[in-house]
Amino acid sequence: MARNKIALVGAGNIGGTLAMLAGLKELGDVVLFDIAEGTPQGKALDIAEASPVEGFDARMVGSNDYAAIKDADVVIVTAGVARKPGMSRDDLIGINTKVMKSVGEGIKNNCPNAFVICITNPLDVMVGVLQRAAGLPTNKVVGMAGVLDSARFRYFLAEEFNVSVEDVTAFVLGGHGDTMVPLVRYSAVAGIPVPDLIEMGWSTQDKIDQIVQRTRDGGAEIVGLLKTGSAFYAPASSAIEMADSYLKDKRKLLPCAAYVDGAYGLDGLYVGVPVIIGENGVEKVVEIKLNDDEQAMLDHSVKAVQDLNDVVAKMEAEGA
Ligand code: A3D
Repeated sequence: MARNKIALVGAGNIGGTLAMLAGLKELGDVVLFDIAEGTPQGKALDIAEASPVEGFDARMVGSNDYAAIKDADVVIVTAGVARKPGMSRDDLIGINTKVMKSVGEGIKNNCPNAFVICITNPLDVMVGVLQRAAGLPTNKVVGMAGVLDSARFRYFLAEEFNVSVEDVTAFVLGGHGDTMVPLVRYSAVAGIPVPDLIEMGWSTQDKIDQIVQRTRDGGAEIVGLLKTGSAFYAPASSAIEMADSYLKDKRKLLPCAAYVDGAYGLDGLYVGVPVIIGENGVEKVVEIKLNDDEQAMLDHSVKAVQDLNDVVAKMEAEGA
């Protein structure tokens, strides 16, 4: 049986980490693509040389030619620029919109049956640009942000409660930005909801509020520390979880930037919602019940995404 083929478009910090993780987990053969000459080839060879030590069998290929991603089963896109201190994700919109259009074209011409995961920021807007440029159905193009934001939330909660990270489940919805919506009510330790844990004296509302804010600022916290780029280990792990759910038809329920048309009262846009990922890509958008406060926060977040979509539409109308 042929191995799966995983194409990584963008061989920078996240792309390289994705390749290493895909190898370690034996998800399939890996192709790294980048416009920077030598970078994808160098990273592919370096990781291939780790394979005898780590004990994984996976072909690692680097290329500057889109033909190399031909017939890929999964494409994970990180091409573009990342933010530096002082920049918001939204500052990247002009350059990364152009990059998404060229990447979409490459996917359309070489692997139109792939499941595509976008990571490039500003995420919710870029995944829409990529889907339109690739011409793939919306269930086959999805953005990674919610798994990462939820992982940060879970990590901070596990630290606060002094329990295993494995016991903590949490949800972050909405756009991947300052308006994201960490849902305390749907977050739990081994099934015990966080509000109950507060009542049980395990934490205070004040501390949980601080954790919610730290989650919202999670990307900026890393950018501030690294100074030369943004987070890459946890973003790569998060996208690999999504790819794994697709390739193995695991039907995991994961918060992702998916195309929502109808659910949550939304009218056809990409934004972070819980979805089931299985062999058909996004198999279902899960509409959870929100209280008035949560709905107001989601509406605010959707508005921020819509505003950026309008910026892209204006750029496109002006022929940019
Ligand atoms: P970086 O290490 O700079 O890698 C980006 C790579 O893209 C570089 O190797 C570039 O050469 C390459 N590239 C640029 N233009 C093109 C093109 N037209 N075609 C192919 N490759 C190209 O960045 P990174 O890996 O740290 O981050 C990649 C993206 O992910 C950025 O836009 C980040 O903002 C974004 N990001 C998103 C999240 C989310 O949670 C959504 C988290 C962290 C980073």
